[in-house]
Amino acid sequence: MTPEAATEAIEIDVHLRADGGVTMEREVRLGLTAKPKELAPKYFYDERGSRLFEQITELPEYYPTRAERQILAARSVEIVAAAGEPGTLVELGSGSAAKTRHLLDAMRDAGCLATYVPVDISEEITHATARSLVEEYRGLSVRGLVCDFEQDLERIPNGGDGRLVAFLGGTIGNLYPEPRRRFLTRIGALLEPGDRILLGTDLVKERSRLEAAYDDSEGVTAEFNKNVLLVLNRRLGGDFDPEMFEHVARYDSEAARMDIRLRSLAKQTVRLDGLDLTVRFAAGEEMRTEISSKFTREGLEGVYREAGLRPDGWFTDSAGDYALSLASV
Ligand code: AVJ
Repeated sequence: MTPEAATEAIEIDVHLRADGGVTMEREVRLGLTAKPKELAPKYFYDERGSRLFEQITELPEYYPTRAERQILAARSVEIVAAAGEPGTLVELGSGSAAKTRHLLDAMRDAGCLATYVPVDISEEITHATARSLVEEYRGLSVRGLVCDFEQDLERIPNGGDGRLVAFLGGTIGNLYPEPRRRFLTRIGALLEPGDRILLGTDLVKERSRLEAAYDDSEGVTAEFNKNVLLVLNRRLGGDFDPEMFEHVARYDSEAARMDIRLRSLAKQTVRLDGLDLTVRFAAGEEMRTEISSKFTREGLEGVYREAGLRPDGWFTDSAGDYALSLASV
């Protein structure tokens, strides 16, 4: 394709709100003054945090990324058939679209591939991904959306040629049940009859494997967890000393989720100038930084139904560790 034709095949809308970090300030203040203290996992992902997460995905103990890739590599043809051979693939949190190529390949081979809609918070990555994909897939049109998809879901375009809305990586596991139900309900509201959502979810398994996956022997996950403190230091003028906290990763079998926290190693006071806030930690006090929910097939089917969606496809890796599921309205 000539560069001119490639440019025409790409259209990317940017809807980033410049709120000057007011949302973060409000959320962090609420979290640090709550009992117990809590921070939202989205703050892990500055440049260093994203790099650390990439490293996590390559750890021997952290199986979800490999399991999801295995399913996509082995089952994309079936997934695309079960999804009714959609013309449009929408991907929430597309990033570099590394795993997405399996789905795009299957759509191309089925002869249905027309449009890819990457939805991501990073404008740079979305442009780069769009450029590579129009080179790799002849005739593909990319209609990207740069936004926080939790806020701007309703901007996702509809080509009327059948859509598969993929939300991969297991990120849905970060949501508590009520926000998760609201999120899935909003996705359902976007879908037309015949459209599908494709959701990646980690599955319930033995405590030992789950806890190892979130507390690896090299300590990468511990670094990733403590990185949120450095993000607060930089963005909110904090003076957290990450060495004064330890990483805690416990499986809560009752709630079926990993419960990830930072535990204060001593009685200490932390100052956040940007919030004009002083925060006291008792020795041993724990602050939650993330939940990562684990599902059973029955449990997830219930989650879909509560959001008004109908489960209609289930694909796991050979070990049964992870699932990609389809649902429709
Ligand atoms: C990116 C949210 C799917 O929950 O497994 C990995 C994040 N946290 N190790 C997960 C994570 C600690 C990950 N998700």
